[in-house]
Amino acid sequence: MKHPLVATLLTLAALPAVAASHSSTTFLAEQDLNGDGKVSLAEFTLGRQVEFVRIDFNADGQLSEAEYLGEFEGRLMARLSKTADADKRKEELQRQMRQAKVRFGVLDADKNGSINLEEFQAAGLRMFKLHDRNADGMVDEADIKLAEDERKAGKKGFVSP
Ligand SMILES: [Ca+2]
Ligand SMILES: [Ca+2]
Ligand SMILES: [Ca+2]
Repeated sequence: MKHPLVATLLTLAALPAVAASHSSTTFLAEQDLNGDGKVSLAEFTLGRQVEFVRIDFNADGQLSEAEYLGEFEGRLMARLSKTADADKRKEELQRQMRQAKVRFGVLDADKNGSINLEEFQAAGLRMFKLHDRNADGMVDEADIKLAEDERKAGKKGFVSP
């Protein structure tokens, strides 16, 4: 956990609004493409590639900040539409967009102003490794159980069950 990027991601994960996406249960539900209850690294990498292509609106093989933030904002607004209070909605939108901007900076490892597939996959691999607690190349119930055991033991980790 001494890697600076991991440290930054840890800081981001500590913020409550993004905690959900760092739950192994959510990870499993979202990334299990073939529905066998497990996410292999190959499956996850493929899913990330599909996501990359989807976000790369002008198909130039790079995610610009506008593409990255635009895609996130679209999803965020759909989610926030359930919030009735307009002020709260606006506040949450601004807060989460600020975080998304920080995430963009973290993903853009070589700081050239855009994210290429390699950078996108490198960040994905770091995330996969965090969820794959027993390091067997598969995220499944066993990893969620390990995360639950740690939580019961009072440990506060990056990944919640
Ligand atoms: Ca692009
Ligand atoms: Ca870059
Ligand atoms: Ca595992």
